[in-house]
Amino acid sequence: MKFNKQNNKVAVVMGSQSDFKVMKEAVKILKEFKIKHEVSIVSAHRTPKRMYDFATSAEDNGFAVIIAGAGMAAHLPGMIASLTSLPTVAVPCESKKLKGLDSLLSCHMPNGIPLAVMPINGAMNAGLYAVSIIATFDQRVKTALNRWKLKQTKSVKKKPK
Ligand code: RP5
Repeated sequence: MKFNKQNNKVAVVMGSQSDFKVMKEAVKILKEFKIKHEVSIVSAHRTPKRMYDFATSAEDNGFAVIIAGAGMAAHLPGMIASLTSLPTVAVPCESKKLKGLDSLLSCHMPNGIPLAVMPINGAMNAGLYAVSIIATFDQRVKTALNRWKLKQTKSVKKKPK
């Protein structure tokens, strides 16, 4: 474990190519805030060794936050959270048969394994959550996030059209 350098990258991982249509919203946010990030497919069930290697080396690889999206039996976010002490953010991806309820409930972790769980398909919020973690030690990102939130607030009209 390296303690001499502040990790500043965000990892965006997902269980399948089919999750990318959801997870690209997190990537979009990270790009907007000019945050270094890496995107990859890591499946808890189909590529368990890849998942283990990714999670156990994430800190040494310079990541500060991990965003993990998966659908159905969505064990990827929780398993990653169990393998690293980096803050891990879950995106339960919508499934065809159960509309993502299965994915959401699969992220319901037992005591001792903290996992920040976003709404079903909440990849945009996952991106913003990662940005807010980076903002705790990066003033540029903090300023940009505060500006982004102010812009959002100002965009809400008082009356509907
Ligand atoms: C999960 O199974 C993935 O995260 C995905 O949401 C779901 C379906 O995967 P594919 O069959 O589309 O690859 O592991």
